[in-house]
Amino acid sequence: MMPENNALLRAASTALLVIDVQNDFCPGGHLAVAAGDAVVAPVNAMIDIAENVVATQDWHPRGHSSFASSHATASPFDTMEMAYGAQTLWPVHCVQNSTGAAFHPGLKTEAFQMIVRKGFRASVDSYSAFFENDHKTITGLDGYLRSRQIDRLVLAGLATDYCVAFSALDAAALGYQVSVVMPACRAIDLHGSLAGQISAMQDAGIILLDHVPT
Ligand code: VGL
Ligand code: ZN
Repeated sequence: MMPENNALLRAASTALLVIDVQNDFCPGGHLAVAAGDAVVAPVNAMIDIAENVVATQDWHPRGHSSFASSHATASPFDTMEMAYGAQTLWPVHCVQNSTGAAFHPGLKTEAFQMIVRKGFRASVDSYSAFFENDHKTITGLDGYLRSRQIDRLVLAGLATDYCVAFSALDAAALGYQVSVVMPACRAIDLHGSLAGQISAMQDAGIILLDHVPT
């Protein structure tokens, strides 16, 4: 049976998956998401009651192929064809060991049981917590969750239409029951990406919660 909503985060078979709540995605950061820091309070409230908490951390080497500055003549937010398909180019962000790559200082990181770093290979970006953008290379998170018998995921963080949505869609395809806590997410919203990803998540059977589970 599905746990009641108020038991969702307390269940041993559920993990809260905190996506990329890092300084560079917050106001003042290199790829700031509007009001990105507004997710910290609701994420912390969920951390307080969650049995299992896993986080992702965008973690790029200098000169990463997803940075516009790594390519002659490219500008941030352009699209470039890579070996694995179309890739949006971004401002330099979340460089390994930089302040921008650190978690937001207000986040209750002590509760993180596992931190999945992604985007550390120079030639391939990774939005999803499960697969890199080639849709083939795994991060290992699926194996970790399966071996802990976790089959239900509650996602929150940054950005709704990129790393949160890609993670949620991969999780649903892998067979997890997935909820996304919309008030604990903020979007980049490039060329209608937010509306597109909301429909894609709904079509995949992902539950989009309009409240923070308590
Ligand atoms: C993200 C763009 C580039 C995200 C990460 O966390 O949504 N977006 N890298
Ligand atoms: Zn990135």
